[in-house]
Amino acid sequence: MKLNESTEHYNLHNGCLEGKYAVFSQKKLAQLKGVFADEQAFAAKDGEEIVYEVSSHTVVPEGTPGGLFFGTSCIHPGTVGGEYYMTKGHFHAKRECGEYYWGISGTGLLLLMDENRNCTAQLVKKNSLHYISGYTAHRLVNIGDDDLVVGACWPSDAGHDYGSIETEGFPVRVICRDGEAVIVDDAHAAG
Ligand code: PAN
Ligand code: ZN
Repeated sequence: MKLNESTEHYNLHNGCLEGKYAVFSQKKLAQLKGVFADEQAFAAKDGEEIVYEVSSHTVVPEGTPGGLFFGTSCIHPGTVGGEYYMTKGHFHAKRECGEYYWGISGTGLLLLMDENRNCTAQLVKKNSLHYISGYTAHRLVNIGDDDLVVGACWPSDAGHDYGSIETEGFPVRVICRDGEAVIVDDAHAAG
């Protein structure tokens, strides 16, 4: 049997993916309108700034039952009106699908929210492991001064449902107060 070298590569230390199945995407600030509480501060910033980048390893087409996707998210450091840069956050379209996240570098929070809007947070850092149950929305927040790099593995038929997060957000926000990350109730989510 002939041994073939894999065309696919994953760098455990920085999360970099390379290979014919690696797909890259970037999220600019302008694409995150409505995500941050302070609309004035948002408007004053450069919409072209890249807030986060996602590398995904997608061997099978999206929606394939039984397959897996693997990826790395890199959330850059920064704030909008004191609120830390974060991902949009989503439920999986197929609600029962779970996901693994693991910290590669940097410091962050993983916000988890169930369908009744009960929210918990986990500290994400190098080597931390996070099992995200089904029926749970998830969002990454970079609370450090460096890039937050996080690995992920999820079912290829999970899909992404951004709808309810876009309209209702999460019930909490993560803000920088005196240099420290603080989780506060989102005033808009009250009631
Ligand atoms: C991750 C996320 C990634 C970007 O790969 O898709 O961190 O976050 P948003 O999708 O919320 O913009 C994942 O959870 N996949 O299922
Ligand atoms: Zn997900």
